Amino acid sequence: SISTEDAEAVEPARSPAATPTEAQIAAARDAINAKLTYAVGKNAVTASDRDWFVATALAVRDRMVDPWIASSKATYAEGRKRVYYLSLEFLIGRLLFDAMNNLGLTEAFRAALGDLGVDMERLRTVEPDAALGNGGLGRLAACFMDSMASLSIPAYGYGIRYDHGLFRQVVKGGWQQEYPETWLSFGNPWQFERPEVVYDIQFGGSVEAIMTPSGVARYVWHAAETIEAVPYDTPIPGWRGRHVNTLRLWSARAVDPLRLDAFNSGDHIGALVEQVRAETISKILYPSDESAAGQELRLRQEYFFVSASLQDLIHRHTRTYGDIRSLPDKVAIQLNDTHPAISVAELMRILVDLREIPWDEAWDITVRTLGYTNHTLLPEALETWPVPLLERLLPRQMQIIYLVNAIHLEKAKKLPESNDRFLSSVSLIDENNGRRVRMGHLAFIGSHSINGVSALHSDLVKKTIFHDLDLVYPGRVNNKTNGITFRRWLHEANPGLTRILVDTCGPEILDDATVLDRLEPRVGDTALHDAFGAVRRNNKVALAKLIRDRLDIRVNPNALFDVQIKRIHEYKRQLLNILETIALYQAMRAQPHKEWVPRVKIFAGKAAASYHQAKLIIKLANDVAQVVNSDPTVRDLLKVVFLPNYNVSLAEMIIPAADLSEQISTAGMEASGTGNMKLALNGALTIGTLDGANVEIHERVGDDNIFIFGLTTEEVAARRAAGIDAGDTIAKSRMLADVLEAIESGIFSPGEPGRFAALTTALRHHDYFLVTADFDSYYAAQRDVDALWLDRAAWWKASLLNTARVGWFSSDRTIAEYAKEIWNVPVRPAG
Ligand code: B1H
Repeated sequence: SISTEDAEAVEPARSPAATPTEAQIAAARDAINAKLTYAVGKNAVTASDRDWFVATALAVRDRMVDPWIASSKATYAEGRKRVYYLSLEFLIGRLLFDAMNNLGLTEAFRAALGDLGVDMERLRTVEPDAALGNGGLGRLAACFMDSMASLSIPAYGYGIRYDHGLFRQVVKGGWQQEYPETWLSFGNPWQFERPEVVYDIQFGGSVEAIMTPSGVARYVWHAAETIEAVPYDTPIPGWRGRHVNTLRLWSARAVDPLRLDAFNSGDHIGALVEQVRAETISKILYPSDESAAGQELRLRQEYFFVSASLQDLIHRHTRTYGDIRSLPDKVAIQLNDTHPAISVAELMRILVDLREIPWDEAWDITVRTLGYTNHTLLPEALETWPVPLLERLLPRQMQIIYLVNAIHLEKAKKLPESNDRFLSSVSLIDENNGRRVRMGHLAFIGSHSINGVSALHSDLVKKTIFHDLDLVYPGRVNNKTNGITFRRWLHEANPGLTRILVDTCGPEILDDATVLDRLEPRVGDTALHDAFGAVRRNNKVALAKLIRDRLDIRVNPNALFDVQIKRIHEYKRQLLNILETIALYQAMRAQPHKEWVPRVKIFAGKAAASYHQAKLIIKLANDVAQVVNSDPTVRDLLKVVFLPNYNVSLAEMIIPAADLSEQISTAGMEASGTGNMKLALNGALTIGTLDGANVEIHERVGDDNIFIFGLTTEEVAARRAAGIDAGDTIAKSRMLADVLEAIESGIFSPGEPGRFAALTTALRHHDYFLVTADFDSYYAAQRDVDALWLDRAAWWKASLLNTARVGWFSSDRTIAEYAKEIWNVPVRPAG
C-alpha cells in the first residue's frame, strides 16, 4: 500500500570511488576557499549556494588544466591524428559531478564542502543544465565527447555557443508553453574565452573569375558581409582524468560593434543594427527536433560554425605539419548529420581557391578527411536548401556544388543502372521541388564513410534514401550502433546500483563495461535481488518526492513505474501509450476488485513549438492525468504523471527509478534511440517494437527479458501500402473503439468534446503511424508485463539480466569502432 511518507528518509548514495585522504580533503577545502575569496569575491558568511557552486567548479576546473595542456602537448609531440566532431548540438547538461567523477574528486570535494558547512548535493541543482541540443542527436555528441577523452583520442568538439539553449517547458492548464532558457545569466565557470583567436566569416557578394597565364581560372569571392567567430573552450576530461579534450563553441560577434557614422548623425539605434544582425547567429538553438528548420538564419548558423571550425583546424594543421596535403593523415572530420554538410563545399573552396590545390587532388583530400553520420530517414528532417538562397548567401560554395555535381553525374552515367530516373535521384539538385540542394547527398558524395546509428537503420539507409548513391559509391555505407557513457548514466545517475555492481563484478566495472556480464551467474541470487530492489526503491522514493514537490501528486513507490521520456513526436507514439492508459483505466473501473498491478505512468518530453499534434498529445496526457488521478475508484492502482521540462538532469532522476521503459515507435522510424539503452542499463525492462537499437537490445537481453510487440518494418510498409484508414481495425477491437469514443465523448475534456478531434480523426482516417494497428498487441504485451511483475523473483532476474547484458551499448565501444573503422586512430582505454 501507499507509503510515500518515507520519501524524506533517503540519503543520497556515495560515489563508489575510494575514500579520500585527509590531505586530499584539506587541499580541496583550501582550493574552494581560495576561489570563493579571490575569484567570486565573497566569504563564507555571505556566500550563496550559487557562489559555492562557482567556487567549487573553478577549483575542479583548475585540476583539469595541467592534464589538458599535457594532452595537447603529447598530441603535438607524437604527431597524432586528431578527430574533429562537428555538431550543431551538444546536449551536455550539468558538468560538476561529471568532472569530479572523471577526475576522482567527488568524495574529497564532498568532505571538503561538508567541512565548510555546505551540502554538495544542494550545489548539484544550482548548476544550470546546459541544453545546447534538442534530444538524442545532441546527447549522443555529449556522450561521444566523454568517450573520446576516456579513450585518449585527441579530439575537438566544434559547435555553437548558443546564448539560449532549448526552451524551458512550462505546462499550464495542460498545455505546453515555451520560455527562453538562460543558462548563461549567472556566468559559466567551465568556459575559457579565447578572444585572441578570431576568424572572419563571410556571406553574400559575388565571385570573380580571373584567368591565370596558365589558362586555369582562379575564383575570388568578394563577400558583402563579414562577421567574427570567437571561441569558448570547455575542457572535457576523460575517465580517470589522464586525457583532456576540448569542446570549442563559437560565438558570433560584429566586426564593428558600432557604426560610428550612424551614431554621430544621431541614429543611435541604427548604429547597432549590424551588431544585432551579426550576434543573432549564435543567439538561439533551433528547437525543431527531426524537422529541417529551413530558414535563412539556420543556414547562416551552419555555415558560420563550419567556416570557423575548418579555418581553425586547418590553421592548427598547417602550423604543425606545414603541408595541407597531409590533412587526411592527421585529421578526421565527422559530420553529425547534415547540419555541417556545407563543409564539403567549404573545404573544397579552401583547398582550391585559397591553397591553389588542383581540383582532383582537393577532392581526394576532402573525401578522405570527411565522414558523415546519418541520424534519420524522416523526409521532413532531410535538409535541402533552395538554390537561390545558396547563390545569394554562399555564391562560391554554390558554384562548387554545381561542379561537384557535374563530375558526379558523369560518373553516375557510366553505371548500367543509369537512366533519367536514376540520375535525378542521385543528383545533388532536387529539381522536383523548385530546385533545392540535397545536403544529405552532398555529405554522402564528399565523405569516405557514411554510417547509420543502429543495425536496422544502417540497413534502411542503404536500401532507401541512399540506395542509388550506394550503387555509385559502393562500400561507403556502414553501421555504428549508438552508445551511451556509463560514467554519467550509471555511475553518476545511479551510485547505489554502481556500488552493487562494484561489489559483485569487481572494481574493473568502472573501467570496462563488458565486465557487467559477471553478473550473469548471479542472476538467481535472491540476496542480490533484494539489493537491486532496495536501490530501485530508494530511487523511486526520490522520484516520488520530486513528483510530489513539482506536481502535488502522490505516487506509490511500490507501484510499477512505467516511463516514456523523450521528445514528443507522432512517430514515437506517446499517443499509443495514452490510449493504453485509458483502456487500463476503463478496465480497472469496470472491475475495481480484480488483482491489478499498481502502475504509475510517467511521461516527460518537449514538443517543437509549432508542432500542433505533438502539443495536443501533451494536453491529452495531462487531461487524462487529471481525470485518472482524481478518481477514487482507481486510487492506489493507477496514476498518470506528466513531468514538465524534460532535460538531462530530469532524465538522471527518472531513469534510475524506472521499472518499465517505453520504446514504442512505429517500426522503421526511430533511427536508434539511446534512452532505451540508458533505461535497460539501469535495470528497466523494455516494452518495445522492433525498431532502431531495440532490435539489438532484444538480441542481447533475450526474448524472456523484453516485451516485444507490434508490426515489423516490413509489415509497416505492407500495411501502409494497403491504406491507412483505420475503420476496419477499430471495428475489430472493442477496447480500442471504447477508448476512442471515451476521448470523443469529452470525458477528458468536459464541455469540449471536440478538443482532441485532430488526434482522433487522424487515428480513424489516416493513421500513418499505425497506432491503431499496434494497439491490441501493445495492450496484450502490457498484460504480460503485469504477469511478470507479480512473479517478483522472475522480474528481478529479468531486470538483472538487462543490466548484465547491455555492456555492449557503452559509447566507449561505439567510439572504438569509429576510431578503428572510420577515423583510423588508435585508442587507449582508461583503465
Ligand atoms: C535524431 C535528429 C535531428 N535524428 C534534425 N535526427 C534536427 C534532426 O534540429 N534539427 O534540424 C535535430 C535532430 N535527431 C536522433 O538521433 C534519432 O531520432 C534517434 O533515434 C537517435 O538515437 C539519435 C542519435 O543518433
